Amino acid sequence: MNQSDSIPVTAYLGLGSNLAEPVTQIKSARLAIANLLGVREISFSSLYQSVPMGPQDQPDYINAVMGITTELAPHALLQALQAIETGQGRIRRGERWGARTLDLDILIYGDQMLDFPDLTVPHPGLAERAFVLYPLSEIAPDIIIPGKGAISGLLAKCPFSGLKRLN
Ligand code: A4P
Ligand code: MG
Repeated sequence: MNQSDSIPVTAYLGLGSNLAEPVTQIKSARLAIANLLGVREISFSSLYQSVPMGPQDQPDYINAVMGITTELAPHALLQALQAIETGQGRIRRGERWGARTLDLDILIYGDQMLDFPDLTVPHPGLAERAFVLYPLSEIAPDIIIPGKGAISGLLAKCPFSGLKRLN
């Protein structure tokens, strides 16, 4: 099947940065994603400043969530996102949850639930992370997250703490 035969899938991506002008990193990443072949932007949340989850000796993050439709299969999308991370100076030092110029996660890919060694969808941390749930709820307030239920139920259990919505 070639790309033009595929039916676009709605997906949601998490964007995060806490190094080298994070707001600029997020804006550049948004453009790079929207320009990918086989991807169309449908929505973009506000930017949020968030305290780091994980090691605390790192700067606050800027987070946002982007809605797209895509003809790329999940692994092709992951590969394209990792190329954008690398292009924006992401260096993988091996420290889990360490500081980074850019982190792009596939949060949701249609109604699919995937469990590969290198790709878990919906993203495993999604349900507990305020910096994901609040921006996602801005652009998809009625979404049902595969395997996890309605976003309203998840939000009710996730305080808006350590989070600041930026203008
Ligand atoms: N991978 C598996 N599933 C996915 C998916 N759905 N989307 C694999 C993207 N990647 C996925 O990721 C490690 C591997 O996860 C990838 O090679 C991919 O094959 P990584 O980006 O190299 O490393 P990481 O991001 O440090 O690890 P991890 O466990 O994915 O961390 P998270 O969950 O991305 O969290 N605090 C705040 N306030 N805001 C943040 O955005 N982000 C993190 C990273 C930590 N603390 C944060 C934030
Ligand atoms: Mg990641």
